[in-house]
Amino acid sequence: MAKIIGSSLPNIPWQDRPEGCSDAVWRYSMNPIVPRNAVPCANSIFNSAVVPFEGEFAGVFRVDDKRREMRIHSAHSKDGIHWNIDPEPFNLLNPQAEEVGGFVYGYDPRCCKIGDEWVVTWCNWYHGPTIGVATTTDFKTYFQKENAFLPFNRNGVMFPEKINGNYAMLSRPSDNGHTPFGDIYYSESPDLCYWGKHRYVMGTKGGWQSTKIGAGPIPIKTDEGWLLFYHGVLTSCNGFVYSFGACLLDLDKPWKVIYRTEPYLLSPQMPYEQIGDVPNVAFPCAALTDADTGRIAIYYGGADTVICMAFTKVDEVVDFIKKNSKV
Ligand code: BMA
Repeated sequence: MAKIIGSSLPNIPWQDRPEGCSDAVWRYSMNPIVPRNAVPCANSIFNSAVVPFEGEFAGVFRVDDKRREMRIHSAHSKDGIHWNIDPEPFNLLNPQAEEVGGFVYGYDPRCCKIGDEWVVTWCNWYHGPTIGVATTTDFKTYFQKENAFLPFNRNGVMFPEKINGNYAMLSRPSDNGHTPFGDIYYSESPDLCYWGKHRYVMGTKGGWQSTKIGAGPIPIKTDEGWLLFYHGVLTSCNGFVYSFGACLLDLDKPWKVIYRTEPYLLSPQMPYEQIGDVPNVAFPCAALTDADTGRIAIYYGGADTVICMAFTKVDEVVDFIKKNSKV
């Protein structure tokens, strides 16, 4: 019976597994929770990150605006389901802005509490996509740091605590376009500025994860290892299909994969995952957890258009990963 090592969150948004469903991960019946037009400027709102904040919830949301520019907006919620999204993009302060060419685009944010602050990472333009990093304590002002890596890179996902005394991040080196490859790597930093000690974590496998993979929500600490949900991409005759599965990584050496799902946990099968600006995408970027009960609420983008939720329990999902593993 796997257990979450972490804080309790009695007000975690939650819905029990529907009757007759035997899947390890099940969808929220009221999906999508955020429609594409929740703020006036938005073309679409998806692939977004949420965290517990001051007894309620806060988030950094991907908003593609009606110019089709990719921006990140702050958001707040009382219950984790109904969200007030700031109509303006987030206030990103960057002392190096002139030197690094200013803000061009930002997308697919992740948000990780470490100590008393939150570290936001996102896919940031610097002569191509790479990993932007900023810290915030109030979800109003964000202090940008140096980009973590050289281009090209995406899906930068922090660990929620230091590992071997260093900050740690997963990432997925890529190319400048719709990358037809991609493995997950691990890196460490003493100061959130200089990154090194790069390690290979895992690469593509068959079927749903055969083209590329990328880390999803912040890894969840359990007594059986880091529980990482990750997306996997299959190339069909009609284009990419984004599903997600999960793996368990060694607690002390997270580049070591202990178990990994051979089947997916969730693939785009509902209309809000199959129909939108990019069809057939289920792209997880965040998870809330309640250590007391093992409940996990996953936030994922549907069809690059809307935000959706799915649920699981740590003991059940870890059991599924172990029983259906191929490392
Ligand atoms: C990836 C990213 C994601 C997106 C996905 C499917 O490369 O751009 O934001 O959800 O493609 O279009």
